Amino acid sequence: MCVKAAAAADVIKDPDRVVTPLKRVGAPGQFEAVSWDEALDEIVERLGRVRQQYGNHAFASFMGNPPAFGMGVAFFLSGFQDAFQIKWRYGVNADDAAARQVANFFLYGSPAILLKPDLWRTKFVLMLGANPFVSHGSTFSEPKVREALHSVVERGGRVVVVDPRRSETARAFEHLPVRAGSDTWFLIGLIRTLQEEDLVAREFVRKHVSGAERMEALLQSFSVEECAIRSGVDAAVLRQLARDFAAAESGVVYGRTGTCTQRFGTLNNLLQDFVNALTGNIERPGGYVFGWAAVDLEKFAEAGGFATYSKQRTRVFGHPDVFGMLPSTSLVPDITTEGPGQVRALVTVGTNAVHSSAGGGKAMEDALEQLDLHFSLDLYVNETNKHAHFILPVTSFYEREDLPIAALGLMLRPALWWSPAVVPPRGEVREEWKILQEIARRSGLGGAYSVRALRWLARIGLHVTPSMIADLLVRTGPAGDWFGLKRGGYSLKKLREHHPDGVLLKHELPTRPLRQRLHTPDKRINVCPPILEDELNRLRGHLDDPAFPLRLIGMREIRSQNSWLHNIPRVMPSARRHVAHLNPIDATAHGITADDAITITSKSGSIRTAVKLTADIFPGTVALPHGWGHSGGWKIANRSGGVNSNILASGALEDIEPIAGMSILTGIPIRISRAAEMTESALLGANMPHESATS
Ligand SMILES: Nc1nc2c(c(=O)[nH]1)N[C@H]1C(S)=C(S)[C@@H](COP(=O)(O)OP(=O)(O)OC[C@H]3O[C@@H](n4cnc5c(=O)[nH]c(N)nc54)[C@H](O)[C@@H]3O)O[C@H]1N2
Ligand SMILES: Nc1nc2c(c(=O)[nH]1)N[C@H]1C(S)=C(S)[C@@H](COP(=O)(O)OP(=O)(O)OC[C@H]3O[C@@H](n4cnc5c(=O)[nH]c(N)nc54)[C@H](O)[C@@H]3O)O[C@H]1N2
Ligand SMILES: [Mo]
Repeated sequence: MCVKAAAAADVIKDPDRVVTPLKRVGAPGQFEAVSWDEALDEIVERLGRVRQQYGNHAFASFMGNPPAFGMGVAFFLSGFQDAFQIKWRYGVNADDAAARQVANFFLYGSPAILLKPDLWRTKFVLMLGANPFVSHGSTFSEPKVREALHSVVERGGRVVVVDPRRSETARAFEHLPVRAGSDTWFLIGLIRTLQEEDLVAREFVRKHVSGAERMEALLQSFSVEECAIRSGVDAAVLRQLARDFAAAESGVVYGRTGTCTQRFGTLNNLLQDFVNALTGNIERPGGYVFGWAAVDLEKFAEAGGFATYSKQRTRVFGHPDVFGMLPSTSLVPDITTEGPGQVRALVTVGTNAVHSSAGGGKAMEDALEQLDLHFSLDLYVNETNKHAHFILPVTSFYEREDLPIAALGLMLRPALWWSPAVVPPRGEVREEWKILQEIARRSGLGGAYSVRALRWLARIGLHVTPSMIADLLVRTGPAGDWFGLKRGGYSLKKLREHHPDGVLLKHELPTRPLRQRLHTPDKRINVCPPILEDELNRLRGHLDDPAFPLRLIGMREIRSQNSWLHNIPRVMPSARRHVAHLNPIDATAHGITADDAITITSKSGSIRTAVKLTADIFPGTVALPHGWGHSGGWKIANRSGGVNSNILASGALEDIEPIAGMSILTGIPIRISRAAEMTESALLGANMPHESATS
């Protein structure tokens, strides 16, 4: 069992959890408990005033990561947004997967298509910017992810992990260090080798790929030697890797947050899949496959209207929405820049954007303070919603029933299960969908539904609930009972009564003829989207700033979940220290020893932290976990010290990836120095209270 799942049980009883509605009564973080009626009445009244005075577009929403995994928000937030005609729908997608989804839109015709690495059958995994031994996967889901990866080697295959840090996954397999933020060059080097040495699967490309010749022509001017220098990977190693990958019976290039959150995140994702496509590894066993799920998420996203790219652009920066979400980096300018559509009221649902986003930190805190109304649905007072006017407490995962809608579509071994609420809700917490529903109702909109007929029905007390929608999706899905038409099919009732532990539906992912999978007009994989040429030119034109010679990367920890779960003793050892990982070579060059604190400076800010010297990190790179440096309503988290690493991530327009609006969270140009004062008290004064100061 994952240590975080066990820790999550402790969230229920956490004394610092918010269990009654809170109303802000003073400085940020100063709240008093109020009744639901008082909170909701005042929210509705103030929201009404904002909308009346400035128009519907003055009310925006912001969704974080955890709620995306519960069906309540997945089914009801868009209804809420539609009922209130919310135009600005921000989220953390562009801090995570938006680059992947935009690449999918270009390559396969829809951002809702998400391919999975067929780990249980493949003979070669080339992994970049992912660390599944810690993260446990991400855009694919496999409870036994370690076993799945080990099985590749047991079959005589290879797992090569491209990472500036010798990560937990890299340690278990072949590690290929790369210069942070340079995967674009590395990938071009691979593709150039495939082309130069005629290693391309010609037959597959002829049948299933469009734009290959033009793409090849665009890449022609890049030499493998140049790619080697820029990526820090030896040219001979690069070439041999391309040969080996092409020669493998099957193989898959899989990249994740480490390649998405770079300066060329969308381009990286395109290039990764060019390698997959040029070697004939799309939708074949052991390759990069479309998969199968009991609930067809592609159809669900399309029907729900969030299989979108660039349907909306943000007001000030002009960045696109992806999968129905606008980039988090636009929130600050959209609040602080006057003019039509200026954001004046905001609902945040399960996010800690001040710590998660580039351009978060102080700039976002100041912007949030300018809002006429901000209410938040969350389990805690965090560093973001401590600036809200109201916090509305929600149920945790064990206090609500759920169909794990987001995970179903990602499974390498498709399963289906229904999880009931296992404990009654604590205090006065409520389910998110009911809160959204009630705000819409009290605002005279009927309910949080996109469809007008449902809002009308809600007015007379007839409500569609999340479990009704879930049941419908299951029953009409590929494993459904079709209301009795399909024998052996499933419904929620059947799952509840006969399969309380869930059912494993398939042992492996079925493949289908590729043409049936693609949503592109010509039913081919498009490897030459219109943005390719511009992005390659941008890559060529991008120069490193000599003032910032090193590069910062992040580091997920097994006992942490982004910026939270830091208040749970089970995963929060009191001896935890927040440290930057630094190669001894760089330390020596800067006169830094293991006992020193260092200052890390980027274009956007400066932080001070303790260090750990380790040869596991590629010289020139510094790794620092994100999501720390707490000052919310969680006492253990606040005491744990550390610093918000995203102060170093710039939210300036020129530092946001333009195609998907991605925050650049890795490969950030930095410089380091020994901190001027390294006494314990100086450290305490900076950002590291109590025991987490220098060793
Ligand atoms: N324990 C734990 N598990 C989690 C989470 C958590 O916070 N804690 N978060 C969950 C979430 S929200 C997500 S999205 C997933 C993410 O899942 P993953 O992407 O698999 O997880 P990360 O650990 O972020 O892996 C990123 C890897 O990229 C490397 N990297 C950084 N910069 C570069 C670069 O420039 N090039 C290359 N090639 N590699 C680079 C890092 O060293 C790291 O090993 O994890 C999920 N699982
Ligand atoms: N430097 C750097 N920055 C990163 C990343 C990185 O790798 N490096 N990773 C990025 C990624 S992949 C992600 S996904 C984002 C995450 O960004 P966010 O979603 O903004 O951050 P979280 O830390 O997940 O904050 C989640 C909040 O949700 C609350 N919460 C938990 N469960 C629930 C629930 O069921 N309902 C509601 N309403 N609230 C709940 C928690 O109490 C917490 O306050 O961070 C991004 N930021
Ligand atoms: Mo994420």
